[in-house]
Amino acid sequence: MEKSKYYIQLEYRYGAHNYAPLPVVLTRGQGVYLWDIEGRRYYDFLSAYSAVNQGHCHPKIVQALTDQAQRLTLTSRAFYNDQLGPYLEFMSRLFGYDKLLPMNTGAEAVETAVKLCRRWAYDVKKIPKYEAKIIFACDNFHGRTLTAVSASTDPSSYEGFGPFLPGIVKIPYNDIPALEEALQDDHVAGFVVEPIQGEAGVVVPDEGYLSKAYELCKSHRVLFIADEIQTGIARTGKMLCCDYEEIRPDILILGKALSGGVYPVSAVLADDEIMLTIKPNEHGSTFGGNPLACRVAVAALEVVLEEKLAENAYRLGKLFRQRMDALRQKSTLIKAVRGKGLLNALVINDSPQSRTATEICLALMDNGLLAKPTHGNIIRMAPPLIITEEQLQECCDIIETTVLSYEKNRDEIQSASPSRTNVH
Ligand code: IF1
Repeated sequence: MEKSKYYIQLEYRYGAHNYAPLPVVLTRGQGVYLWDIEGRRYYDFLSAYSAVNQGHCHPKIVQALTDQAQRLTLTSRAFYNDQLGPYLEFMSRLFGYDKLLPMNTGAEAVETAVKLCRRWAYDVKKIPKYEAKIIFACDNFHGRTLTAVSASTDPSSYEGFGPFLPGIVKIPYNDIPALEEALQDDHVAGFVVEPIQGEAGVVVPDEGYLSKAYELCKSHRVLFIADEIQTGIARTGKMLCCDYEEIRPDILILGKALSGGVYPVSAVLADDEIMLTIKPNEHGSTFGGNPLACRVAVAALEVVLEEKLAENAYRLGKLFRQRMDALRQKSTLIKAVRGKGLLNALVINDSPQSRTATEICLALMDNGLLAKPTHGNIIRMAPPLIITEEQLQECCDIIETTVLSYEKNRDEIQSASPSRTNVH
């Protein structure tokens, strides 16, 4: 504990205070497990916000990284390298797009998609110059850049960071009439949407929402832009979450698990009509498309395919929600269980201002499982997709025991001192 305190204080002393982590200091990861510096083992139920779908330190991905690291890591795009072309071809075939634009982080890829959409609006759709608008859904999360922050409706993301980017229209999520109305404006060029809203608390839209939204966009000649940074790469039980409704976004944004979490790799995919509107020197990145990233991304996707991670996430996701639904019957602490594949959330039966979800996460940590609350009363549950049925059952046991004993303790404290009642 003393040692953990040292590292926690070091971060606090010398790092910006833009995070408030759980008090656990990790030093090693393998597969579904993480170890702290005191040697305690945990199940990882965050997977670095779904970047580690393939599991920690996957041997095939680490091999690709170390092999390439000893050969060539970065040339910049001023020259060609022998990894980028093969990666682009692999991705283009796998996801069915003419072309890919490589970036590094998710936020940069969102930024790139917005730039592409605007350029397409002027060059192809012929919207009067600088009057293009892009629709976003309320409660979205697209990263921390000023574009993403300008599109956000969450004060903790945007407050104090204005002035904001113009040309953004915000409509409620999962609301087709609102989209239909917003599309009446013929200066609209694109609609950016997460197939499931992760940060909002794993909000799954109604069945048919995405395909209806896609059709509406088509009929108004508006680009349907899917942010699959969190939902993509098998997390929700299909390679892409959009696959559930058999739609192919005009612009597809990927990140996180594209590298299995070993290196920042993101990508924007589109067909020529859109992608070729940006010409040489009009957009780029020093690190985007570097040979190390390309080699790692190919290995990371091969793992997803070879180990059938989408199928595993689909099957085990059903099992997880069944177990959690059964727990919900037994415990008043759990208000709802929702999600798709292995992207799930438990909604805690308490206000977002309460500390209940945080306290449950701390108790889960003590019992060997790491998860993080979001929006106060929601606990995201997203293990690496390589998890086995046996391991998942064990995790469900941990969650069940923890929730039930937390509830029991709380009830005992409350009946012992009714004046301390601070729930409901
Ligand atoms: C943080 C949540 C997850 C994303 C979608 C773009 C990005 C993200 C759909 C930007 C990033 C992260 C970043 C992380 C917290 C986080 C998150 F808690 F906010 F909701 F994953 F669940 N589009 N999501 O989810 O990608 O630039 O970070 O690579 O601490 O900000 P990035």
